[in-house]
Amino acid sequence: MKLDVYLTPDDLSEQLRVDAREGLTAKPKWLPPKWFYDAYGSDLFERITKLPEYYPTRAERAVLAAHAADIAHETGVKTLVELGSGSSDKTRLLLDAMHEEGTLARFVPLDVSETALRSAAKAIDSDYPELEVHGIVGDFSHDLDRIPGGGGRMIVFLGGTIGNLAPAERAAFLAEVRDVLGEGEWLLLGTDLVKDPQTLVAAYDDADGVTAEFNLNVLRVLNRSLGADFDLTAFEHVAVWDPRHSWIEMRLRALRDMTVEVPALELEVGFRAGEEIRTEISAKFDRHRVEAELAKAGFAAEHWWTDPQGRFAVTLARA
Ligand code: AVJ
Repeated sequence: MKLDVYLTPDDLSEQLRVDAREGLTAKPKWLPPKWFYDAYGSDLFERITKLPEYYPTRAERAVLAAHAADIAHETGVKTLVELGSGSSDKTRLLLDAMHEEGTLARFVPLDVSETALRSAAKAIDSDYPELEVHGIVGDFSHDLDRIPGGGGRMIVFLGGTIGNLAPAERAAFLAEVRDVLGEGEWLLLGTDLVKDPQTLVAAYDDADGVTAEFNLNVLRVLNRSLGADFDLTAFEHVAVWDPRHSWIEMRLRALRDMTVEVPALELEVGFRAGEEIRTEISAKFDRHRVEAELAKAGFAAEHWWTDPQGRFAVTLARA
């Protein structure tokens, strides 16, 4: 297994400093969702994917189970590039189908976490001995150009994570993905779909409070990495559906006036009671929007598949 590292722990801590300074001094305050995923946050997300209220993972897996063979057969790809560590069983559904098809030679997972990549790549290396595994430690918004070339590639971006990007960022990202790909190569894109607000909000505000803990965890990351003194009991989890933007918004609301010290940034951050930090958007799509955004980036949407209840979609698009 080959591993290229384009993102070191020092790079990550510098990015966190920059993001924290920008977001905590902005009006309104915000933080990028990438900082949720320290070891504890990643465990919490794994737990979220199994919650009864959080349907996206199950729904997407149902689509892939039903259509992985079609995808493998129609595309005949030689290289599967996954934006994300490839640790999920959804990846296995694709690898198995492409292995069955007999065309797949190489798997290229790209993720910010070297540890997640190493453990996933090792497992895949041993389960698919003849498959070349080439991990890339990088950020999908900066390091797409590090993806190895050669035709017959498919970039896979699952989970609905593209919904974390606001429209302008999504347009730029999809254009970059298109730039990396050659004529006739493929993008497989998972997108969560618009549905009744109660179902959407419940998926981001589960009864057991796992999502609340996941959301609060970003303050733990700031405390640990920047020496901040956020009092987690002084914030509450908020998940709201924003119909205008067609996205779920997660926020942390201050329960009282307070001042938080962030010594690593030599910053004092004031909060008024009720003030909120926006910690994530998760955009929800319909077929028209997905196909329009793909077309704008230079892709032709060839297939639109959803789970039986039509909750989540996987689109196969051709560059
Ligand atoms: C991993 C970004 C797809 O937006 O649904 C889950 C993250 N946030 N619960 C999502 C998440 C709250 C998830 N993605």
